[in-house]
Amino acid sequence: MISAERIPNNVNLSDNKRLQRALEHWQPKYIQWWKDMGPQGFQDHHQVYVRTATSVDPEGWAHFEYVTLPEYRWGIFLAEPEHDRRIGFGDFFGQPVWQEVPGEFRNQLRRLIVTQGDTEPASVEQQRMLGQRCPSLYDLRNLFQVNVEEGRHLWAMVYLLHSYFGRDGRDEAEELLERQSGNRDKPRILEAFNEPIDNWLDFFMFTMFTDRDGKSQLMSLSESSLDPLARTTKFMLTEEAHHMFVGETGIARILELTCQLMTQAGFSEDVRTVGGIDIPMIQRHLNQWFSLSLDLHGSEVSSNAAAYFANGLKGRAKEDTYDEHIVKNAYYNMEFFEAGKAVTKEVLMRNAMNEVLRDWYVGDCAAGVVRWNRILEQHGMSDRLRLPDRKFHRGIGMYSGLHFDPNGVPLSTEQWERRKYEWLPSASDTEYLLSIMDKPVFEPGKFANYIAPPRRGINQLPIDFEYVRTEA
Ligand code: BYC
Ligand code: FE
Ligand code: FE
Repeated sequence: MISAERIPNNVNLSDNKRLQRALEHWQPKYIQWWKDMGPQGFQDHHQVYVRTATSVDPEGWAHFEYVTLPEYRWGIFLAEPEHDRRIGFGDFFGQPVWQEVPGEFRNQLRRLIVTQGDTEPASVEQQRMLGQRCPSLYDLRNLFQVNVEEGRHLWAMVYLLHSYFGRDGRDEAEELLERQSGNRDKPRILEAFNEPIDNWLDFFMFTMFTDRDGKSQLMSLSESSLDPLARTTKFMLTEEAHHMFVGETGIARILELTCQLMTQAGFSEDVRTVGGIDIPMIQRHLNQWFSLSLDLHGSEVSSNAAAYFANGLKGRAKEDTYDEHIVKNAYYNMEFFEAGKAVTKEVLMRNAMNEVLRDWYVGDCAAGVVRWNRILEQHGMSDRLRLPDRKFHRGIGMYSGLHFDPNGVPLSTEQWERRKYEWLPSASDTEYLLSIMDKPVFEPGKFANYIAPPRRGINQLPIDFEYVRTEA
């Protein structure tokens, strides 16, 4: 079962007896988890046209084939080593990077790797029912591509746990398959990964905003002084780009169709009478997933983040674009909210590292929203999408427990309770979305009524290619 052919890799798996033994125990459990908790109803009789990473060079990416999902070849890849790589930030700046885990940082590193690893299977669990409501075969295939790659990201973290953390690592690897998204007793670690994703508007917003947190966190981990962690996460980033493509173009295609329907129907709300998705509904889902993903960056002031930075474990996105990498006597001007008023105070920069990464993330999201708004503009619509204020709907950090509207205006609990469904998806939104997604669209080249076809197909194939086919 454990062979280099079944498990494409560039970590010398065939010579690594210790890793082989660890994987021999883990891999069957993974497959069982995938069958139980992965895409429901598409495990045995469907052939999916997916891309499999077979090496880290660009050609290794061009490998497309039809497979049944449990037969996907989940591989283990590290980006190419960098000659004489040095620690790029923190107290050990300039020293050679580590090829092994230093004892004193073992717990911190394990915690980072487990937290990262936990999100990957969580997202597969969250998305497991979506296939039954797919808007087209093209979208169904993209969903499964994202799912198998999140599965591979789990493998990436399990590789690190098995290789560098001994017994504890093997235990953690098993627990990654035992926690479950949304489970009351054994939930996933981070909150956004326990929220349901039961319709495709949520899915596209999730891949736009929550996978983008994947991008910002992986960028900061790819700066790590632990070289195997840096190289693993660097390769994961290449896959992340496709996930965000799925989210961004998914929403763009919904906007495109909504604009077409609005031109025919008149007002935004009226597009519902013809089965479309109105812009305020799109905005509410944007608000939901953007705010949940802001939470994923942790507290504004965090001694964990300061320790990660000091020890070189987790840096800033694009650390080499900063002038100064030790950041000992620098300060961040942070907005606090005290007695109903905003007050700016200086915080030691190292303690503000979560906020520094969040700043990068907000900028990256804002650029995406500008691209979406071009579609509205091109259709002559006056409506625009926008990111809510960062204080809006926060569950982690200093704004959690307080209430703000999307403009950042403070609200009483009573005002919030009365108005929150103006800004967040309500049960009736979900009911409507499920009603227009009640039947999957399996006919090649056909698309559900609420979404436009993509500009082009996958791997230069036509849009009406049979991206998922049923075995006879
Ligand atoms: N939910 O100092 P604080 C991805 C806890 S996404 C629940 O604020 P820290 C993907 C925290 O654990 C990227 N709890 O936090 C996307 C701590 O607990 P304790 C995933 C939370 O440690 C789509 C306490 O609050 N990668 O790859 O500075 C599909 C206070 O801690 C949350 C990573 O996250 C939350 N949102 O920052 C598939 C990278 N936030 O100690 C995949 C690794 C905080 O009091 N993780 N808490 O029990 C990290 O770097 C950090 O753990 C975090 C949190 C940035 C997440
Ligand atoms: Fe991932
Ligand atoms: Fe992802």
